[in-house]
Amino acid sequence: KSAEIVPAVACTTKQMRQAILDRLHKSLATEESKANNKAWWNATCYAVNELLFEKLTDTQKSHSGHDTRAVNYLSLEFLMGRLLSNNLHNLELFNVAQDALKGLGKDLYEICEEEPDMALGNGGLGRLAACFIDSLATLGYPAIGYGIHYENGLFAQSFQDGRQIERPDTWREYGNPWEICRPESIQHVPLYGYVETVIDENGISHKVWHAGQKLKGVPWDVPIVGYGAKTVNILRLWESRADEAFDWDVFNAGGYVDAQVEKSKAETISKVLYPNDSTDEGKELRLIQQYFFCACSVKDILRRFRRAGNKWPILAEKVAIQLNDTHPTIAIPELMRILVDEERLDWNFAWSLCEKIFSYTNHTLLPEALEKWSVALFEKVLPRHLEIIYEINRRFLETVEQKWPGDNDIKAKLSIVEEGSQRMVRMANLCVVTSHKVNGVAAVHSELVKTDLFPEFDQLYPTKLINVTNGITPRRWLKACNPALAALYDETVGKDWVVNLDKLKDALPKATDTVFQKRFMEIKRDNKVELVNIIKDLTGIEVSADAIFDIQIKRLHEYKRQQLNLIHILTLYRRLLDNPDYDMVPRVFLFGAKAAPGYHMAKQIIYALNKVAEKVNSDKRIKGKLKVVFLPNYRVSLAEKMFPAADISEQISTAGLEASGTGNMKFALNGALTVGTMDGANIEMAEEIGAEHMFIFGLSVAEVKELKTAGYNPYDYYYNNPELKAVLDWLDTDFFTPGQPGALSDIKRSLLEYGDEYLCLADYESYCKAHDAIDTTYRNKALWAEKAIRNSAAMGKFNSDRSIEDYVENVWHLKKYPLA
Ligand code: 26V
Repeated sequence: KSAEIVPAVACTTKQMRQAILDRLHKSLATEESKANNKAWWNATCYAVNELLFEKLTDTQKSHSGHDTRAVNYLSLEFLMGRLLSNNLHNLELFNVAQDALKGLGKDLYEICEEEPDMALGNGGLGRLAACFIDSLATLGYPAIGYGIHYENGLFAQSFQDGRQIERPDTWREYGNPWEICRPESIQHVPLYGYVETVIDENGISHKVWHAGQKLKGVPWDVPIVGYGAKTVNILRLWESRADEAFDWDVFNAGGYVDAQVEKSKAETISKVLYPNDSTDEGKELRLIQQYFFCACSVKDILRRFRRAGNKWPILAEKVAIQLNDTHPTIAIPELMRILVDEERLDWNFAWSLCEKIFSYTNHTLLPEALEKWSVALFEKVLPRHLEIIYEINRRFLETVEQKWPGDNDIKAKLSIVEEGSQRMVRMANLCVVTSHKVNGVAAVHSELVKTDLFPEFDQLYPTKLINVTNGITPRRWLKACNPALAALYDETVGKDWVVNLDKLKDALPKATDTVFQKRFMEIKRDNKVELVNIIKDLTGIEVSADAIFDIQIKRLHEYKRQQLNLIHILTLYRRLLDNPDYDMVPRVFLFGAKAAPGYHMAKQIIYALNKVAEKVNSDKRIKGKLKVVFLPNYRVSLAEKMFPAADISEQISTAGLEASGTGNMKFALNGALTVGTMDGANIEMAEEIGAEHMFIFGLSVAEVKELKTAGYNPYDYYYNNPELKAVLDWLDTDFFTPGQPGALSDIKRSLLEYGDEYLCLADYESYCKAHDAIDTTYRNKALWAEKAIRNSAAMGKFNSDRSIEDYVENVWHLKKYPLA
């Protein structure tokens, strides 16, 4: 209870209550009798800010006083979700706020529901950035997250006749209490124009970029409080505006400028978050978006460096820049441009600084995901950067020549510029050439980065390519989202697990203790009941908490194989229709996923799942043994309610394609058992948990390669497995889409005629067997409970604090500066 907690920030229930009331009256100009929950939420956020801001100022003072080295985490995505509950937990004031609001007749959980998600990310990559800045602050490291202040987050999803509908996500339409606008730190960003060679007074030539247009970058700061509030860092998000100071005549010599049109064009740059998993058409805008936020961030980093009175030779001692995927790569030539053109540093010296400053994280091996920008586009938008890239490449190819004299094939392969009818700049190559460290995000992925993606780079730079396995913050993903389980752990292993997740191992001896098992599974059951109510509210569908809750939540992509889950569901449905007495533990299959708006097959899979759900859920013949629910608008705040209620976690990507996965970790931590392939972080999870406590199935990475080399033919599986053939043929009928035969045939076609790129049919039989094993195991309550506990208690390694310590040790080399 609140009495025994010593909060990180001194605040009694009475003080909190008064602070909330004060904000209601003095900031929101309303009163208790008129205030709705939104107003109470705002007032509570403001009250929390009063405590946060003080710590923020203290942290900033301490960091500048110590002239600290900091990491600058550049990411186009920060999938923050909601902040109130998380901030209260990290301040250790959750119970205080809960009691204070109770005294005011309000329920904190209900108030938290008022907060729109900060959905400034697509999926794993963006959520990882959010977990990392939580860990950096918790561990007391000086760090700034840099990103874009999107007007609209990832779209709001709904379904119409089973099809995905996208609407703008207007998360800050009515303001956001967590952010502070900082006009004093505005930056100006040039674009377009031409490059001039100028000879200076000493007769030395240098380049001057005359921009054709300028944007203004306005920073919005979101305080990031670490657990225990010993550090409050910031997430700085840039918003684009028209730059009034800019002389439009340069661009529109003689022409008429409609200032409003220019203004709205400028504001478009930070308007929307692009889906990261579709090859997008709006290329020019996306490149400008990337450059805009990198230019603002690099200038901001240098401004802080200069303000501290530092000189260039120690730049790399004070500044580390982490590139979250290739999206911020343009920061490299931008820093070179400033150092060489504006600061007039020697190229070699500037380059040696860049090599020490930059490091890059690779998040995918999918070839279509590796960013390339056409040289022509570069020439138009960033003419000087293209010249700099050429010069970096010229020097790099000399190194390649030294290592492999005369080998033009290798040069063509490694070159930053890809030759061909459309010459392209390969952003990943630029990252690898520049960075002192390049990391993959799970052991197997990092190995594949070395052996398959960048083998020559690995030979050229033998210590550059490393692994840092991903992690998740236990604050949000256990303490805040699963309070009952968190309390059970507090009692069993002590409260330290929140910052030292390895402590959960101390609960392992209890895995076979019937009393502990009972408590663990009661918590799971309560969480399932809560989810049952949410499902009913969101969809009207009734499901039973006694069924196995089998959940797949992640972006919709063919490599993640939601379609494999679909054909297994059809298999069970068929078995039930063939034999109404078919003996199975009732199962609820739950899905949550957004499909990139332009990704046809992903949208077809959503449609198919919704159509199958309609049929299955209303079929009286199967006696409620099977339910399928696709929850709309999957997002962080919905995820927080699904992970704690899961029995089964679906992690079923084709081996070698899911770089890491992080949902897998969240499920296990909350006591779900994984059905999964030996892919990404699943492999390391199996090492920690014991593979015998998971349902591992399917081809391994090596077997996938063998099969593809030998020549994969999905028809072999189709004709050899009557059950598989029957369910695929079912998709061609109008059973699920009455009156519209063939409405689901695309899925069958992709799995047969189009070659089943992701080997669903090859893994089908083994997947079905894994599910049969799930059914058998679930019937043994004690065995299931034991495994659930083992899964949860073994997640210590997957704490994002550990990931951050790995980065600090191997890449960033930072020191901690927690407040006293
Ligand atoms: C991008 C693209 C672009 C072209 C079409 C196909 C495609 C598919 C996926 C992507 C996403 C690339 C970046 C990404 O989000 N990677 C995810 O990063 C997570 C954090 O490291 C990791 O856990 C996921 O396994 C990985 O997919």
